[in-house]
Amino acid sequence: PKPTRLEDYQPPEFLIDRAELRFDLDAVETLVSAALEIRRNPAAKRGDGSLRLDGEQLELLEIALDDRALPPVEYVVDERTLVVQRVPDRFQLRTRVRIHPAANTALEGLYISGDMLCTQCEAEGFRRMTYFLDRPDVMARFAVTLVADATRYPVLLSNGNPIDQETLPGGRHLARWEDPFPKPSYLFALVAGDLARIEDSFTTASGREVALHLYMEPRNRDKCGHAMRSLKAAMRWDEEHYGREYDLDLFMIVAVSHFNMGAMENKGLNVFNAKYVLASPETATDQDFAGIASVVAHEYFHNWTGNRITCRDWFQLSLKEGFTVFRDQEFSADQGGRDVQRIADVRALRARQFPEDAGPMAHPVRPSSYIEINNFYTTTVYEKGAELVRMQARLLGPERFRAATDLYFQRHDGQAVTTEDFVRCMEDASGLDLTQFRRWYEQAGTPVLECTADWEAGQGTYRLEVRQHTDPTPGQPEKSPRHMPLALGLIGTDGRELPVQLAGEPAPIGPGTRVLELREARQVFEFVGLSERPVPSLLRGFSAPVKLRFPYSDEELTRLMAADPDGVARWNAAQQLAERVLLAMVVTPDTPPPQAFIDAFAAALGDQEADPALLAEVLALPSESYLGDQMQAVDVDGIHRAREALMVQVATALRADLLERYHALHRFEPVTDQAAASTDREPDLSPAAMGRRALKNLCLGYLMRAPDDAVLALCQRQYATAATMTDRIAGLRGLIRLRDTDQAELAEQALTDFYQRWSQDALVLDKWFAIQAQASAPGTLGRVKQLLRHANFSIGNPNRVRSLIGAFAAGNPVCFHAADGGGYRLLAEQVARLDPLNPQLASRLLHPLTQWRRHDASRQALMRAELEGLRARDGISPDLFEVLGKCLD
Ligand code: B3K
Ligand code: ZN
Repeated sequence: PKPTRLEDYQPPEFLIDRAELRFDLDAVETLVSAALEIRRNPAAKRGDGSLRLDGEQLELLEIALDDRALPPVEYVVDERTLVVQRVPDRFQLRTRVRIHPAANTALEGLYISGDMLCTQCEAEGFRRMTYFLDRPDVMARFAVTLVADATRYPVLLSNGNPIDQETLPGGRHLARWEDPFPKPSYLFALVAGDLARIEDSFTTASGREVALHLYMEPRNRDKCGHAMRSLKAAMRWDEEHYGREYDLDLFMIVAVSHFNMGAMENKGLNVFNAKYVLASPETATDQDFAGIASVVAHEYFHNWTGNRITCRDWFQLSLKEGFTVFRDQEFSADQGGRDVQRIADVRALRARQFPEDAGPMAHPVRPSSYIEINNFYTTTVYEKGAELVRMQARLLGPERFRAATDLYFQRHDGQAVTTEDFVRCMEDASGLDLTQFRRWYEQAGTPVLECTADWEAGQGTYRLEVRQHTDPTPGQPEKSPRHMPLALGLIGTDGRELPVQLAGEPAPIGPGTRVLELREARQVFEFVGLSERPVPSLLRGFSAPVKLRFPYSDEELTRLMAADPDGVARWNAAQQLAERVLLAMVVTPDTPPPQAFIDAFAAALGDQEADPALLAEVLALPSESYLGDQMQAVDVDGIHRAREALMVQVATALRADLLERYHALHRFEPVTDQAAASTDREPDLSPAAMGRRALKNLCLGYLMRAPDDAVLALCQRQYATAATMTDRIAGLRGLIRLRDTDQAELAEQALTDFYQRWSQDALVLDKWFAIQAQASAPGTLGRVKQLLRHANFSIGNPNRVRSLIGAFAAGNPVCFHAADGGGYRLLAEQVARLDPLNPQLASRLLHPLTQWRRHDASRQALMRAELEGLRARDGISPDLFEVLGKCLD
């Protein structure tokens, strides 16, 4: 397979103004007829006069140009294209092809999910349904006719507006849809099935009524309320914050059980992984509820950032994804709590994007070459892309940023554009010069800010020196300094904020956060008028996606952890302190944690003023993989041992405090009578209640590290009487720690109970698989192998694959990295098995192995051997080929 390069971009030679499609739907064999109105693109260079359409796995049955059937000498078909020789400047092309949805295991194009038929076109799935110019800068008006068996597929959906329905002879029926908005083919969708529907409506700011339809398998109809409420909240939010109204009279969401990713923003017809739609307090955790709100909002926001304004080519993917992630993060911050949302975003960025940026798969937010575009739906394009928008928003300030997005929507509506067009709007609306800022889109790698400070007591002057550098990444040995906002505050001994006044400036109105701008490799800031040596609170709100180093003393970190008014900085101080303690314990096992750490922990645990949700973040230890990222070579076992040991020590030292806080928080929960399975009250799903449960279950997690009979009983009781899945799964997570101990039967009982309760609910069963795959108990690898043979395991269902294989490989470092290589072998075998079926998923699952260079020599050899083994296989997919090439060469 050959790479596609950004520098080779050429505008399309032909445009398609209108596409009339007819699908004669059937799971085994579907016929697709297309009538395309095509014309030469006046803005493009004239080629050899022939038309090249994309098409894969299509069986061409008929082809006609302006109603003249084409003889075989006038066109050429191969595996990937249909070339029609010498076409006029404007013409109609009609084709008819045969496709096989039931045989489509890649879940790209038209495929079956359970009993329904559905599509996934982004990025290049449309070409698996008909011959087309399958690229985002070709935008056509679509008119679609769907014909299917009326009993099996009573519901027939496509983009835009329903035009017409007819009953046909032979038990079939037909539906016509028209989308008035021109769109690229990747936004096309159709769904056919026996689906239930819940309805609501939304009145836009300008007073238009929009019908909202949510479709699902009938047994799930009572689990869609939260998704619907989230949708309406997102619609209002987009009007209020960006002035964006919805533009059709109907907005539809369909929940499907077989889906490669989270969801898809097809125009007017979003198709969702059921995981991001279905929820009830008994079946979904608080995290699931938050995930649903954010994905529903994300896909809805794409209607403007993605659909109305789309990408010129796939290198521009972050234009829509980075901006839309930024928008959904801000939405979630407004719904649930700003600090906690930001902390979750930063945690995710550090857990996934920083390692990507530091490894063989590193690429810029706007990549310059790819073999398989599906490999570039990455955390760099998405989450780092969102950070780039966030930094621009911060540099502009709220008013100018709003003016800039207004300009963007006005200037580019209906167009397929680039990240450059986006940045230009930021500049044009603000007058700022973002020339240097553009490097963020082009340079891969995470910048490191090395900060030092000195204090001149006599003058009350505090000098902060900031140096930035970025390590080389594949293909980019040299990096230039970047332009970024650095938000900071200064904290005094009593924990209060001090004024932040730069030399030569008038005294500020009051203390608080200041945003400084970095541009140079080295910069010095001089703060004056200070009565004492401050502790700098740096990178508040995580104002730039960088690694910041400052030589804090433990005492200074403790002060920030207790008092920083910026929640993100407070959390970050706690993380740094814990990281320090833990890394010391890795080097010297059996060192007790410093008393100062236990005291700081106890103080935070007892803080009755702070938001419990924030405390739950502050008191959670850094993850094993994050700790690994901080080491030269990851000491998988040492880290696991140290982290567990510290949790035991905290649990032992602070048993009473943990229990007290646990009980105080648990009192809020409704109680379920186990026998009657009835609850005295409805569970509370407010952000405050979710925060209380988070802190409570954090306490339980610590307590279960050193469980005596009382703690065990408490955990069992929580498991058995929980009114929410959040509490039940937290109980189960505690009990499963007993596996492979002499109290193992408590774990087994709970797991069996859980299975029996939920074996009919696929999404809950995914949790049952995942929680076992993530257990650090020594027998886990063997159990994962058994679970692969479990009647409820299915290699054809991506959610199930992720919940077992993905959860094990990406979420269980100590077992996955078992010294004998058994974990690596398991992953490689499953990737090999999956690749011919679903290459996109296979290539994603492989990722933990791509980080092989981070490990000790013996693990490196084992990991490499598995990767080489995969590469030596015949007929691996381009997806896998690209990832293997990058991490092995
Ligand atoms: N745009 C889709 C992702 C498509 C992935 C294709 N491999 C979902 C989203 O980002 O909203
Ligand atoms: Zn998206």
